[in-house]
Amino acid sequence: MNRRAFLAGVVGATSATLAGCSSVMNMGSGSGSTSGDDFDIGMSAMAFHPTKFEVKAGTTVIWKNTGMRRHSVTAYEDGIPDDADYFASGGYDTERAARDAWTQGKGAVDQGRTYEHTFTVPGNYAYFCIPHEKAGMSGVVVVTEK
Ligand SMILES: [Cu+2]
Repeated sequence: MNRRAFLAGVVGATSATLAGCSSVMNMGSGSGSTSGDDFDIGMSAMAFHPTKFEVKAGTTVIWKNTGMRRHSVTAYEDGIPDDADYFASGGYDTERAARDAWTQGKGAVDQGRTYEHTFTVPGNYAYFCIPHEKAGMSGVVVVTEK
C-alpha cells in the first residue's frame, strides 16, 4: 500500500481555473484599443492582473476595470523614472492632485471602462489604486528599451 504516491498524485492535480478576463467584444465603440486585445491589465477583486507587466518603450498599456468596484490607476510620483511623465486616471499631473480629486469622487476608472498610458522612458513604474491602496492594490509596469 503506497500512501505516499497517492498523496503526491492529489497534490499534483491542482487546477488553475481562474476564469477572469472573458473577452468582451467591443463592437464599434471606438474606445481606442490599439490591437486586437481589449486590455492588458485587469482591475478587479482589489488587485491588478497581472501585478507586473513588461513592455517595450513606446507601448500603450491599457487597463480595464473588470470588477464591480471603482478603481484608479495612479502612479507613485517617486516610483517612476525621473524624466518620465506622471500618469494617473483622470489625467492628473501629480499624485497629490490625483489623491485630492479622489476625495471629490473624481479620477476613477469605472466598471467596464479603460484607461491607457503610453510609456516612452525605460524603467520601472510603480502605481496603485487610491481606494484600495491599503488593501495592497498596486502594480508595476516595467518598460524596456525598444
Ligand atoms: Cu482598486
